[in-house]
Amino acid sequence: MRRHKLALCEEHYLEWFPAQVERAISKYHMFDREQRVLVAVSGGKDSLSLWDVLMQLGYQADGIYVDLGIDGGFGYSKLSFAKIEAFLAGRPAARLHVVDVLAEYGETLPQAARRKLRGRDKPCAVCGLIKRHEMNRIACEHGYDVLATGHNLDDEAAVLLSNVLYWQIGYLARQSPVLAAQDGLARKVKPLCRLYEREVAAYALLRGIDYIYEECPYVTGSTTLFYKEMLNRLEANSPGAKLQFYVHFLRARKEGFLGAQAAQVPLTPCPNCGQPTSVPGLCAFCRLWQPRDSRENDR
Ligand code: Q46
Ligand code: ZN
Repeated sequence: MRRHKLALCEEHYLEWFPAQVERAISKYHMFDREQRVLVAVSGGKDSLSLWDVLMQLGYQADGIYVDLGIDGGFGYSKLSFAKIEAFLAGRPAARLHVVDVLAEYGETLPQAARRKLRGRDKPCAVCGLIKRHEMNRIACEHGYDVLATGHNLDDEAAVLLSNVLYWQIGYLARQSPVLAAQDGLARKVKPLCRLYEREVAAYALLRGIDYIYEECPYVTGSTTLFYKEMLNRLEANSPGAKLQFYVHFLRARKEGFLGAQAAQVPLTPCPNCGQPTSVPGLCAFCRLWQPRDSRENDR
């Protein structure tokens, strides 16, 4: 690990990594051992490693998987779920919630996105909307104290770069390792936010976690990937650059450089699902599934 000028053997790496996660949890006051954590799992290395490490550290951590019905010619969603099932096979105490989007709402993500976007765009915005809504729904319905995601430092630095390039002040205000709970919105945390992607991959490898290597078929050409490549080049030249970029942003944010922009947007409950929304009337998730007739009337 060039940024720490540190090289560890397997035994010590498997001590170092959980200690780093524990440090982030306590530094940002994410949760404690009395609280119930819901981990968003995708079958990838980050989310499975996070779930594994939280259980190792003695936290009450359950999982949630949202089956979006993505195929991509190789059964991406099915393969992802198979990895999660393999993970669970060795951990009988772990509990998983599964939301099958097709069974619940009558369409897979690609079908809903095609209808909504008329093939003009990739389904990622609709995907984010569905995942956010369903994870929050399960967290609230089952009384979890916090929803944890496996975003690592590379993810956070890439999002930060994108937000800074376009000075997206509203997004910058919400980019934090912890988002406090609001009425109807679960508390959200990112315990891996200070760990590099390759550090998480090393942990998964050493712990024997079999995860999905294939990327989602819709990820190709994403700007986030491009920003990650740029940051990797920067990191290769000056080790630690990614971490400094992110950590110094958090410090500046805490010191108030975003000013009043950091204030929360007023939210009202959606009349259909009850989840908070910033627009009057139905939330974006409920509008997505509205019957065709009422969609026509809306125009
Ligand atoms: S948003 Fe887009 Fe990802 Fe959803 S459709 Fe695939 S690439 S999985 S994080
Ligand atoms: Zn709604």
